[in-house]
Amino acid sequence: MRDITHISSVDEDSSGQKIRMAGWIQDVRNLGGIAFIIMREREGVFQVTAIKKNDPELFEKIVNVPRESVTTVDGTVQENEEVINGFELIAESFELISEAGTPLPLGVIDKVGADLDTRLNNRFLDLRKEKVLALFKLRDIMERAMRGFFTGNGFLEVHTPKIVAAGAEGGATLFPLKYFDSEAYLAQSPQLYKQILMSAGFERVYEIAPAYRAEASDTVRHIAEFISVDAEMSFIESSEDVMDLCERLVYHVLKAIEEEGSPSLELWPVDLVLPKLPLRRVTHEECVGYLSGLGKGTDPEGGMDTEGEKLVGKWIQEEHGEDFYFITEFPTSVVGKTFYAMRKADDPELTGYFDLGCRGLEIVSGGQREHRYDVLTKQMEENDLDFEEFEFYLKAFRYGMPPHGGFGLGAERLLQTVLDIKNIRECVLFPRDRARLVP
Ligand code: AMO
Repeated sequence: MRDITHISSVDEDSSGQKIRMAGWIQDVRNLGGIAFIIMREREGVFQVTAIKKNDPELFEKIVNVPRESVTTVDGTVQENEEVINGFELIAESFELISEAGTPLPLGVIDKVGADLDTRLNNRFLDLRKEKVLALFKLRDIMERAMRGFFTGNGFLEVHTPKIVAAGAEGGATLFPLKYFDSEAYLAQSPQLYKQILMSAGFERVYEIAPAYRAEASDTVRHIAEFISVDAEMSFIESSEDVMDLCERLVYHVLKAIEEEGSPSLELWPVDLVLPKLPLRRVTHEECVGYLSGLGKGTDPEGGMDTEGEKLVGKWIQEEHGEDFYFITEFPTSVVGKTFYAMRKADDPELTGYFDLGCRGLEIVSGGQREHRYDVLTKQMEENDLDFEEFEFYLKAFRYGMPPHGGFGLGAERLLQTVLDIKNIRECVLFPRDRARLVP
């Protein structure tokens, strides 16, 4: 490794010391006799100062390096309160390691924002922006907090196959794939496998992994590849146990972002209000009743459409000043394709299924599963599912399956809502959608 000093290692004791720093030349301000060069590295930006009379040749060279080129600079640290980080590096020599072409296809510090498509087409440059990097640092905090939460609650991290023979969330959004001599699919969810693991006695599992959906429509909340945060646990009494776990997870993540998010959060100034637990529970029936009163937001199956979900989020915010809430007791007719959902013993028209919403965006869905073989197969029959295709799953229910439940949380959706981002694609390094397969 080259001996390189990062910003955080420079302090009062560094003053007068000779060090080498490395990074991308972000901007050059040439005042004639002195030039201020703003360089960027993974911890942020720092200033290199070149003084013409010290070394006219070096001065000429460094001020003419194209922006975004990679260089190392050797120099002496000088304290300067006026400068970002409180120090500048007085350049003594530098090496141009990789010269950037001109013009840049996307400006890294331009004040005028490029449209999202141009940004995503040139993502390697877009990701050089401080604010964009900050988002991925916050995402890292979020995912680490999730792992910490699950481990702390006795969950085992697992990895289930992403090349599968059967879908769990309905055929319409399956991506088919040629698999040697047969047809396979990309997994829409680890659903069937996390349930099989309950029969194996793992009792509490979680997975943070990609899930794939061939979504028909192009929206700001759907992508074809997202990170699904899945949990499943056994010996629950009802969906309430699952909601309890889910809200504690979300709270834990928000707290971690609040506590560890600085300085990235300074670039994402959001109103992070920790919700009070337990979160508000509103039944699906109450939501549909409210929307019917407005005369909009419902769909012909008795569910809510996207506008309805947004209106419910607004309603809860206006009535109670709360961002997060559960929509509970989804009707059997609405969960429909979710053949594995347990129906209420006293009212088979209802399930214990829930969604966790935040300001009108669905972040999580989950609930108690049907673990009784005869009831499960009956529900599969109603959904016209091919038993043979699901035999690998059904088998696990014939030899001892505890009551269980769990949820799936969209990682990008949670980040999107916490940072108040309009388009979910911003939360993914290299997003996939109907129109985008590269970069
Ligand atoms: P569901 O299909 O509701 O449930 O998905 C769970 C969560 O995943 C996120 N999500 C998406 N995020 C971005 N783009 C998409 N195309 C997309 N599709 C889904 C959402 C959603 O709430 N097996 C069940 C979960 C369970 O019951 O355990 C399932 O997959 O945030």
